[in-house]
Amino acid sequence: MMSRGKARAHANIALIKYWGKRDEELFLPMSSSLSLTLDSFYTETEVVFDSKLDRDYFYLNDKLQSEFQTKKISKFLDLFRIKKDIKYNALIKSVNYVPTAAGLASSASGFAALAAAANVASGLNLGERELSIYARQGSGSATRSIYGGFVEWREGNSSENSYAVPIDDAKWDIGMVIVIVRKSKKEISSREGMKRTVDTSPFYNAWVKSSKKDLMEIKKAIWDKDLEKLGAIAEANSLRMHATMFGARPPIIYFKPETIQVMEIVKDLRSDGIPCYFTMDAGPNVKIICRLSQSKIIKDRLKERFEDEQIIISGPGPGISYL
Ligand code: 2P0
Repeated sequence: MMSRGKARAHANIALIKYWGKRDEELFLPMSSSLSLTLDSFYTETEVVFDSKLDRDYFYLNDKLQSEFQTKKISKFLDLFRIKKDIKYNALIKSVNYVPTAAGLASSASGFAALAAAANVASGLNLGERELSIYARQGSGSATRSIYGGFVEWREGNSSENSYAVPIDDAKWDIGMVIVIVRKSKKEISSREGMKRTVDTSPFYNAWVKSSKKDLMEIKKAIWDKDLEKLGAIAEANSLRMHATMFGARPPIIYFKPETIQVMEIVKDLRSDGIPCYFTMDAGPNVKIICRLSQSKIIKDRLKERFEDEQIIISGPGPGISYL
């Protein structure tokens, strides 16, 4: 007995950040978030449930993964196995498509592609909203990678109503320039970082409150196609998220000297009349929101300080596709 499914999912970058869980088992967030799905980064994953397998086997970029890595995948596939009463083990083959050696391993595209592949292999055949609920239980940010363009993850208050909703297809002049300042693995995982922030930062509640306001305002900016407003909100939201981390004990600082240098270059570009805005996640790399038509000018400016392969341009990307 054998059944298979294969899918592709693209990475996303949050403009209104997800940082903190109200339920760690179910991956329910403390606040809603909003992202842009990217064209240049994606994951393709195949899942085969096979009665002949003695355990789950997980290959990432053609390399068999450790028991520890496989366990996270197995636990996630159990959601599908339990639902459809599937008793078989699985062969999982996943490939991350990332330009150059960017080191942007993405749990968002990873779990979204895995959820979509398992959706077909299990015969569960969920629609996209249901699928975003499943993807969420692998990694929070994966909730948003089910859809393309601008996507909101509505926090909800139970597993059934915490899901993603497409906001705008982003088929206008918008893009991102991603600056890879360090390739090394981050020192503190997002999961650990957000827990420590929620538990110890006195700024945390203020962040949640201001993020709710940011979300309402950025949706309006998106619908108005107002890049200046959208960018200003996203930049401030990212800095406020990092401010909560500075307030944690022990503090969490993801910035490196080059992170600040990129922030300075972005501000200089703005004084030169080029609207562009930075946002940073749980790491030192910087993502710059801009008009796609001006991304080359921005890249050229960054090349005065960084190598060509450290700077990646991406347009908006699509939602999941079945292969
Ligand atoms: C985001 N990040 O909204 C935020 C901003 C990082 C900073 O989602 O624990 O890998 O698997 O739910 O999704 C990264 O956290 O964390 C993240 P889990 P995830 O994109």
